[in-house]
Amino acid sequence: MLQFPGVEKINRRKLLIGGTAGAAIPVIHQLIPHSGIHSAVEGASAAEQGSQGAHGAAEAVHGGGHSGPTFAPGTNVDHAANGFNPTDMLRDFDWGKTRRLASGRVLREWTLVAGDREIEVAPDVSYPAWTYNGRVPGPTLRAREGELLRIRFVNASEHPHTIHFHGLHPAEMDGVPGIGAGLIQMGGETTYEFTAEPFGLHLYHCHASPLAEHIARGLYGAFIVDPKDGRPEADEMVMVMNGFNTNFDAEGNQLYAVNTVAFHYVNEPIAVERDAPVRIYLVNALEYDPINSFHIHGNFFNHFPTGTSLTPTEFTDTILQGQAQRAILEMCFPYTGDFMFHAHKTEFAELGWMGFFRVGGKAAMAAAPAAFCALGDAGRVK
Ligand SMILES: [Cu+2]
Repeated sequence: MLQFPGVEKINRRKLLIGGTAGAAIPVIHQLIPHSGIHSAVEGASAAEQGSQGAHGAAEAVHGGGHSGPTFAPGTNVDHAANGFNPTDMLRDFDWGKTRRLASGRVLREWTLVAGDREIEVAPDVSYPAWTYNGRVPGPTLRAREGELLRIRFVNASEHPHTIHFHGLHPAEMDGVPGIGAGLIQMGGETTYEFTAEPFGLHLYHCHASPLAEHIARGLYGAFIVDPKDGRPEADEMVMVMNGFNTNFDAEGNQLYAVNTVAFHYVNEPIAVERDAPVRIYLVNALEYDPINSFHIHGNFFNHFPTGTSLTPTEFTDTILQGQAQRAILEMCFPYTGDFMFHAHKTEFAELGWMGFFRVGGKAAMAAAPAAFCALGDAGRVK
């Protein structure tokens, strides 16, 4: 508990919500074990000189005049040391290895290894993560509806873990303590096997106790089951919204991100093409905060909650997600330029959950957008 003169109980949320942004600075300094976060977006701005978007980000982080968490100019995390780069993670789908069984059915197999690993979640801010296959989030597992899936799980971590998949499966494949293989101890392993169903966007995560910590440490990933006939072609990407309680206090997270690294997509905007269909697989893996959100600037998207229907429920620019909620978002960008996306739980945006799409392509529209890109769902391929 942080104590300030005249302040009985104080935490990050109260400070940020209470409009005392100036006072938030010393708190952030104390909560985050290193000072590298100070000028992150100033760094992005310096690196992206001439980009209106990056300057806009800097202003947003500064909250319109007062100071906020930023990073030193030019700094970024060491992606090589982390062993993963959120830019590459976006479009990295792990289809595993397949073979056809005598029955004609496809068997799809993966090996996931749990481990302990220090990762840099913002410049100079390291976090003792627990990982699947060395990364946070774990690999995006992707399969087709009806296939037989087999996931070999090896625990090379110093703590007992499991893998619990969302989806339909027998009780003994549920990856919870006390049922089936139960907890997998250090050096142990098991194999989970079930049918890929229903189609949609799901997730997997460790289910050992204390559950919130085992998830928050990094043991989660996206799990995509494609419909039998697939989805219309698009530039596809995975965004796992997460956060880090870097000092393990009772007050929750100090940093927020998409795919782990705070402000990563401010430093490295996501390149997409004008009028080209974009499909985002969005998963909320955030612990300790009950609500997360996604908002896009200068655009709207079709919202497919859980991805279990091919008909969108809404055409919007902002959605909310509770823990483990996920959705498929489909959109096209009608204009070139830099467009911000961020949590509209805006305190998260200023603590790392913010990025840009850099929309390239011809400035003048060459042709009418394809049906997929038509605004609203009227023209969507069904
Ligand atoms: Cu665990």
